[in-house]
Amino acid sequence: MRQLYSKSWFIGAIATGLMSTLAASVQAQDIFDNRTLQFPEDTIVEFEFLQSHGSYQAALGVRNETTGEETILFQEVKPYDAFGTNQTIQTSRGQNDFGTQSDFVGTVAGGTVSNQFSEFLFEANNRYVFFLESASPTGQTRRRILSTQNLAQFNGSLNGGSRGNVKGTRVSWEDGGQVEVGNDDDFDDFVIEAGGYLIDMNCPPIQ
Ligand SMILES: [Ca+2]
Ligand SMILES: [Ca+2]
Ligand SMILES: [Ca+2]
Repeated sequence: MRQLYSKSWFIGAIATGLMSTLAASVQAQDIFDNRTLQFPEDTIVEFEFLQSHGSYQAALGVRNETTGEETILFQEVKPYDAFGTNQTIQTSRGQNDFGTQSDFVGTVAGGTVSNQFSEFLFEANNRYVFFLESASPTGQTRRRILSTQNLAQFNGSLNGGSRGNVKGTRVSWEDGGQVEVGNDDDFDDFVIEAGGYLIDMNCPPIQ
């Protein structure tokens, strides 16, 4: 038994159109939120990195609380796009800068994160949490935030398709801020999306 929450509208639309009755019968947990996650069957979720807005170098991953195993989904390979350049960084404390170039933006195009997509297999009946690790450019200060703390905001559902500019579930993180600045509640420090379309992989092959 296995299912997939895909980022792909194309695959999702075909699966939803042809197999909606079958898909409904194996509906799993289709919500990510601040609780520990658990699926009743093996479930692959596709993730997309959107943007980060934090001066620290961050990594986002999944921790299997049942086995202790940790897997990184997205890793910043430098702290932010303009790191090492002389560019002036615009910042506005406490403002959500998602979608802008302000506040230490990190993107795939700018070379901060190398992979735009990632996928992860949640094994049936194992418990999971997401974590965000961030380190200051010198490596001296390190932080670790869990999705079970109220420092990750969840918007949408894994099979919710596209609503406005959100596809699937958007997860927006507050990383706790620099030591000297602190938590600024801008929730733009690391932003990803998960799923979008449910594909039931238990369907019989199309005739
Ligand atoms: Ca920020
Ligand atoms: Ca960063
Ligand atoms: Ca912040």
